[in-house]
Amino acid sequence: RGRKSKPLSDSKPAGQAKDAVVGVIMGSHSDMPVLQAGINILKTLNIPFETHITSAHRTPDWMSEYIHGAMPRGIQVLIAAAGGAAHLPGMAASHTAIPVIGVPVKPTIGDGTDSVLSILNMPRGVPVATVGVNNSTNAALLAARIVGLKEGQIQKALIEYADKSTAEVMEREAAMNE
Ligand code: RP5
Repeated sequence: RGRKSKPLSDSKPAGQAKDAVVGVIMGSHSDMPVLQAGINILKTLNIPFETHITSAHRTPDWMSEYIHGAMPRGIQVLIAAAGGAAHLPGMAASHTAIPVIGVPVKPTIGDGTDSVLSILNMPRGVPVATVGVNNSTNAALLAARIVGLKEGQIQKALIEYADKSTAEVMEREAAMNE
């Protein structure tokens, strides 16, 4: 049930690096716009990543197959986005020993509290690191910090990114008081 099939023309992969160390997974293609900011960060920091739609509800067998295969293939961290009954990050964490960062996606109904609680309120023993609603930027930066522990170049890029954002704020501060 729900085996991976040929991609639709409107679901062109955002990144499928052969040497991917970060797996970006989502419950639906409709989550992709929320993930774009985080994907841009991964690209900026030169972190090889791959993207997949692995729905916990619509494609449970494919989700399980992908997550079980991720660590043996060299994926070090999973970023998992889902909205509403957001089970994907928790299911991912139950199928692997690598860190899972959950991105709660704001659903069409409500403010996203259901997504946050679905991802945050995990039973003891199955941890998921949870970022704010739609905050794929922080998910990518947290993934970079984890991967950067072993990869000096990534840690360096991350420090440069932080320095740049500090400089931007200080520039705005200076301009405000000119
Ligand atoms: C979740 O249901 C997805 O992660 C998405 O955020 C939400 C709605 O999915 P669609 O109905 O737009 O496919 O599984």
